[in-house]
Amino acid sequence: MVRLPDHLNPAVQAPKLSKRFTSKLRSARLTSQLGIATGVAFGICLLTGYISHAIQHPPWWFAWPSRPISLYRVTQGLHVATGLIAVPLLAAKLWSVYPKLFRWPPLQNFKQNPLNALERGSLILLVAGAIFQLTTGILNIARWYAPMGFFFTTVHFWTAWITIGALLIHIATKLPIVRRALTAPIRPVKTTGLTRRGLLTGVGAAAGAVTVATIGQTVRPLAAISVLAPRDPRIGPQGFPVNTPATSAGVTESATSADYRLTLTGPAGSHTYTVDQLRAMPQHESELPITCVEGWSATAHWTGVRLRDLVAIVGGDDDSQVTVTSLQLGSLYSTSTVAPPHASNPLTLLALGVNGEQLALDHGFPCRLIAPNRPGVMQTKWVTKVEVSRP
Ligand SMILES: Nc1nc2c(c(=O)[nH]1)N[C@H]1C(S)=C(S)[C@@H](COP(=O)(O)O)O[C@H]1N2
Ligand SMILES: [Mo]
Repeated sequence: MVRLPDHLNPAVQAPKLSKRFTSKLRSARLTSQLGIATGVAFGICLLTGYISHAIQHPPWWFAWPSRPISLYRVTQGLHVATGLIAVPLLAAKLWSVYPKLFRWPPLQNFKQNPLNALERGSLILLVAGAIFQLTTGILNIARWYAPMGFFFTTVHFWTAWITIGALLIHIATKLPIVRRALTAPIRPVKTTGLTRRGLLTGVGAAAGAVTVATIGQTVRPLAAISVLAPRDPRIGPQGFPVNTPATSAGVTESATSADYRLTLTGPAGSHTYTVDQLRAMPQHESELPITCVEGWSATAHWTGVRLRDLVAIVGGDDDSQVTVTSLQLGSLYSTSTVAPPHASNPLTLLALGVNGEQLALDHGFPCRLIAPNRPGVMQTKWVTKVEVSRP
C-alpha cells in the first residue's frame, strides 16, 4: 500500500487541524439551537418554493385559488426572505460543527453502527445542496445568470428534492442528540470573550439585518430602508419595475404596428380586434400586484377588459380555461394558462392601461394579462391571442 507523506496524510493532519478550533462556545446545545432555527427557515423556504413550482406546473391534485389576491405575494415573499435568512443561520450552524469535519477516521463505529455511513453520506449532500440552493437563489434574485451554466429553475427544483431527502435523514439521525442536548442542564462555559447568548443574539441580529435590508422589495412601506433589495418596487416606467423590456423580447415593432390584432377563439367561434375596438369594450378597474418569483412585488391600478367578458363572447363559462399568447416568440413566458378560478375572477383583466395611463410598451402594450394571486411570470405581456377551452 502507498504510504502518504505526513503533510498529505489526513490521518496525521486532521487531528492537528481540529485542535486549532478552540472556541468553547461550540456545544451540542448551541448546534441544536442553530440547527432548529436553520431547519425552520429551510422548511418554510422549501414549502413555499414547492407552492410556486406547483402553481406554474400544477400536478393533477393541485389547484391554486385566485383569492386571497395577495397570497402568492406572501408565500413567495417568504420563500425569498427565509432563503436569505438561512445564509447567516447556515453559516453559524456550520461554524458550530466545523472541527468535526476534520474528525479522523471519518467513519467511526462503522461496525457497531453501519447507519453512520448513511448519515455521513447524506451530510455531504445536505451541506452541498443547501449551499447550492442559497447561492443559485441569490444569483437568481440578483438576475446574475452568467455564473450559472444551466437553466436555473429546473436545477434549483431538483436540487431541492435532494436537499429535502438529506435533511430528513439528518433530522431523523440527530433528533435524539438534539433532545438530549436541549433537556440536559446547561453547562456553563468559562469564556473571557463572547458568551453563548451573545453569539446567538449576534446571529439573530444578522438574520434580522438581512431581512430589513431586503424585505422592502415585497413590503412596500419598507422599500426606502431596504438598501440591499435587488429591486425597488417603486422604480420603473409608470412607477414599478420591468423584468423583460420590449426590446429584449423583440416585440417593439409588432406591438406598435398598425397591423396589431387580438385574436379571440372559443367553442362559439373566433373574433379579431384592433386596439381601438378593445378600448371600446366595457372597461373595468382592478388594484392588483405584480409578484415576481424573484420576490419583488408592486401593486398597480389596472384598467382594461375583463377576461371573463371575453370568455363569454366566444361561448365559454366559469369553468373555462384560457390560454394567452404573447407577440414575443420563443420564450418560456410567451404563453400562459389561466385556470378557471383566475379566468372567471372579475378582477382578472386584459389590461390596456395602468396607473391612469396607457400601458407602457415595456409593461406589455397594447395589452397584457393581469390576474390576482399569480406569479409574475404568468402575467403575460404583449398579448395577441386568447383561446378559451375546457380544462
Ligand atoms: N411576454 C412576456 N410576458 C412577461 C414576461 C416576459 O418575459 N415575456 N416576464 C414576466 C415576468 S417574469 C414578470 S415579473 C412580469 C413583469 O411585469 P412588468 O414588466 O410589467 O413589471 O411580466 C411577466 N410577463
Ligand atoms: Mo418575474
